[in-house]
Amino acid sequence: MLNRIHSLGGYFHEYQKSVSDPEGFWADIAETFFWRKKWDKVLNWNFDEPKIEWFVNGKLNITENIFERHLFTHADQAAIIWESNNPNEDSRILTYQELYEKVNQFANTLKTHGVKKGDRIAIYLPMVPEASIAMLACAKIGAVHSVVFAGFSAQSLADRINDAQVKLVITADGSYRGAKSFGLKSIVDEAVEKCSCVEKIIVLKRTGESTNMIEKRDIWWHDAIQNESTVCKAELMDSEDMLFILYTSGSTGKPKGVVHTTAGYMVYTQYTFQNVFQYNQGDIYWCSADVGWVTGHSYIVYGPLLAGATVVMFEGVPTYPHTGRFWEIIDKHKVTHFYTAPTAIRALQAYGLEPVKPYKLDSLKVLGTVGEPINAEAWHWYHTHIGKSKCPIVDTWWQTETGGMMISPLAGITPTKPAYATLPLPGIQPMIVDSEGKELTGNAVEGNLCIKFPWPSILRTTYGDHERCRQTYFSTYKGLYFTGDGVKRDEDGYYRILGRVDDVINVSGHRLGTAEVENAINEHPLVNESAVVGFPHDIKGQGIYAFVVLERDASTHDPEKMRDSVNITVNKVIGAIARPDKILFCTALPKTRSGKIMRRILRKIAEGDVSNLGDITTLLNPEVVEEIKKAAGF
Ligand code: 7RM
Repeated sequence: MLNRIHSLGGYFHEYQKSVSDPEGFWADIAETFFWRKKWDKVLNWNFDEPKIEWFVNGKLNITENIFERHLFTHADQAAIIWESNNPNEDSRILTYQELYEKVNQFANTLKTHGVKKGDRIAIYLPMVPEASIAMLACAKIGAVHSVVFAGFSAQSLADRINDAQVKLVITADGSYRGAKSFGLKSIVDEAVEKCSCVEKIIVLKRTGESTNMIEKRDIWWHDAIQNESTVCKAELMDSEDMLFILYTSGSTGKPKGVVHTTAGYMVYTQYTFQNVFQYNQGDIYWCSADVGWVTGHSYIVYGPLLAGATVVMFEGVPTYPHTGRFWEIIDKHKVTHFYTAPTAIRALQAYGLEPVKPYKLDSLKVLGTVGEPINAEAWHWYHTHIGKSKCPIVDTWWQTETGGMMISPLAGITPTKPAYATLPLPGIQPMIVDSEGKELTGNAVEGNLCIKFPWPSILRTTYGDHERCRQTYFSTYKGLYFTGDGVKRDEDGYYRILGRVDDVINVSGHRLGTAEVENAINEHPLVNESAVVGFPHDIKGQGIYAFVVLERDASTHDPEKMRDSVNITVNKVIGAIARPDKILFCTALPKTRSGKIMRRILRKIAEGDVSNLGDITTLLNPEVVEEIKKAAGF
């Protein structure tokens, strides 16, 4: 296979080349793609504005690189094997030819409903093949998709729709998750009440629940595609034309719309998919993420389909109808490559080995993890009981902003070490700095993780607010992209990601800003103010700890009822993923004399480490620290 590294020596050789001649390195890889017009220049960049352009003036369409490029060789090969939430419902298999035709048909449908190149489309769907079809149909006609995880609330959805001025929303009547089903269209209806930009809503029938359709605005997917042709001409896109927007949480304010463009993202996701997973024709690859997150974009949809892989897509949850469901699916579809989050491993590990025993798991060749640091214990359990000690584990570190995997072993090639993401992929130049921005050279150092040179799928901007992009990622350390993560490098030059150093928490692999959760809690009419911090959680990695000050007249309310009511508010404002694990009511928050909340102290209390809270005498209100400690049980 083209562009494939086969040995550790090969990796070091390619890495060297990617650093000494990045443009030559990426040009060689890009040559193997299908271009309508080749680029004039490989790279233009500066990290000050920032401005980054890859494959300048190249013309292409990413979907032609998924379909036309491969149809000669594997039109009849399965592209997507879909597994329903309900184990008794038949799996669906879509070959590359079938997927191609469905994408074309839906692309034509979008055009019929007025979608043009550059228009933004929101996708709010469960994990069904139509999610991939909708994304690829957008890409085919040059529309920009903004996929919103279908667990987000109406308000979160409305914020994202308005920020990107979305013209059309694609959703389903409802969604199944385990034993429950819930309405999606009703959430979209509530959201678009606040969004005057939305003209049309296309609704996929999934659960069959009764759904209110508004004439002229709402159309059923199955009706809309009826008379559409399965032939569609791909829009000619510039390398730097926007491919998608994906909202992600940061340390301040509202989520940002991370923007990825066409050519660089295409080249990088395919290259990293092939090399990290060492995928071979005939292998069956399953990534258990949701398409609502970047992992779904890059490693359920674009990376594997560009590589011509067969992808398993699963609608349900790991514990329904039983806690062996993941392992059952692996045996059923003879999965060779399995990519999941540490939180899922820890959750399933907690059920013991009984649910694993009935399954052979002998098709597995490679295991992967992503989303958060994996603790050594979970790593060993995954390695021993799922991989039967014969499957390499690729612990892949990357971010929504990086578009693709950045630091990761190559399966079966890079010697692994539990809890280490190991070595940077070719093209990635990490740099560790101290808090002043001074580079920490040599091995065996610990500090903040930056990247000093662009790679093809680095974010280009944050939608509608370039200054915010500059501020967030390119201003902390001059001339560097700052990841927001702490990192340790060991004697062998291996990288271990330590977690966020900013006010972002990682709950079950989902990124949340503490400010975002606080804003949601503060929407409660009886809440005066709040402070949110993360704390270590056995299954979720981090849990959410909220310190809440109620309005004066609310202090007589029953605390249990108040907790429920605060939870409902958070559910409404963001969604269930942001619900605090612990809520502690207090009369005030510890503050500095200038009025800043002392999170350091709250973090220590949340972690249960109250022996040394540091100097609190300079606080405006040192007495509340005692009160909070007592309320927290110390
Ligand atoms: C892909 C994704 C990004 C943040 C990132 C890290 C953390 C991700 C790992 C990891 C340790 C890993 N995108 N993170 N992967 N930490 N080891 N292998 O998760 O934008 O949602 O989150 O996730 O803190 O900055 S994301």
